[in-house]
Amino acid sequence: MNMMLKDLPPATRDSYRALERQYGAHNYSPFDVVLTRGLGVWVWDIDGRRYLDCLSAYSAVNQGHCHPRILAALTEQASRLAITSRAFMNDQLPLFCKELCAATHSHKVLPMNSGAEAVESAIKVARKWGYEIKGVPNNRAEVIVCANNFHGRTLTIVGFSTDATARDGFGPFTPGFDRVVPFGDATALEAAITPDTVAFLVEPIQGEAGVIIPPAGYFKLVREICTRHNVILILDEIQTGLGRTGRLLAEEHEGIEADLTLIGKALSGGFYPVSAVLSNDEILGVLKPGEHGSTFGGNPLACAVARAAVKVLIEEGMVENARAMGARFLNGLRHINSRAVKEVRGRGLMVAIELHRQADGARRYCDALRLRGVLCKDTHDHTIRVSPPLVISRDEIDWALDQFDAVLTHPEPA
Ligand code: IF1
Repeated sequence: MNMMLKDLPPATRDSYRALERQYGAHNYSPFDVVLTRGLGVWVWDIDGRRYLDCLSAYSAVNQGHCHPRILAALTEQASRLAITSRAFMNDQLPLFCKELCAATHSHKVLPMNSGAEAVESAIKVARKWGYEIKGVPNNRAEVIVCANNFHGRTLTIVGFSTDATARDGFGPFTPGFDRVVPFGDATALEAAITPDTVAFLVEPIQGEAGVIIPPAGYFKLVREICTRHNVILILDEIQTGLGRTGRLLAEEHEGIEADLTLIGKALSGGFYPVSAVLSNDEILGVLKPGEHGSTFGGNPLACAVARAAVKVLIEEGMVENARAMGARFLNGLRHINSRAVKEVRGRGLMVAIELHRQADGARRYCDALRLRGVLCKDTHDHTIRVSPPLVISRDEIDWALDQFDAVLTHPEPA
């Protein structure tokens, strides 16, 4: 039905949908809900209905929606100084770098904005390190990636995606990413390394692929192989990092340390695009003044917000809560007796429910959950992603489990 704007009553779901369809690019297919407020694990739509947010803006609001302490830092800094460019120093960036290095046991930070920018920056740094330190011939650098990877939406990144939806129609692509290995297969990784390999870029857990957890010991082998072949291990923790898996960084589960670690999303508590490349002097030292940067990278507002976001994450025990509540959620979901469920996977509060093909797709279960006040997102047709803010309580977990039980055993027709 093509209602003209003048025919629509003000501020209804349909009027918002019509405006978005008329004036916005159609690069998403959102669920039928218009959100207007959020606090903690809860969000409210324009009709006053309350939902438990089990997507957390794809792990950008680990600290919960509109965390008061991060909001206070945002408003205080924004009222004083928002952005100055890196042509001048500011009183937030040095403290941001110091505090982030201390929290993550890193030695150097490159501040960026979006996650994809952090990924692109890491690739640039790895290539330059390859030419200047490893001695790879110029313009020959190779980066190995995994099948079913997701690292963002820029042309370089979608160029090495194995998802046709992400890459078809956007070529030609950046060269140097021809070697794609199965996630979890360390033997294949070693076989793919050549003298021109400068880095292996990989997620600790593949999020968009459906929360794919690698075999035990995989990353220990990866770490040893990368060290032995003098290949930079780049861990993309943009989704798994900052407490999502029950550790500050997911690499802690594996007992390893990456050479380059990428974080974003919850680095600002969902208030502002802030990302960072974490590393050491040798690798980030290849960047000389004027060789890399961005308008907003490391601006005072971004840094003030990120300092508060990391502070509350740690001080308010959110990482530990993710571990405890994640175990409760996983155990509860695994006890639901549903013919539709093929597997429940997860680590901390990064959880996925894979449905059997016969269940006719995850989207209708997400719609049924929405009607019961739980917001989730499907991925790759048959998997429901479940990632609530890390501040979720036992009672909220138990209430959510009741809704999942009802839907997974008796899904109302969507
Ligand atoms: C969308 C997916 C998640 C990421 C990892 C880098 C980035 C992302 C591991 C890039 C971003 C976002 C992108 C967003 C939806 C969401 C997503 F469904 F697309 F795949 F989380 F799984 N590395 N993921 O997950 O960070 O540039 O977006 O800040 O594109 O719709 P970004």
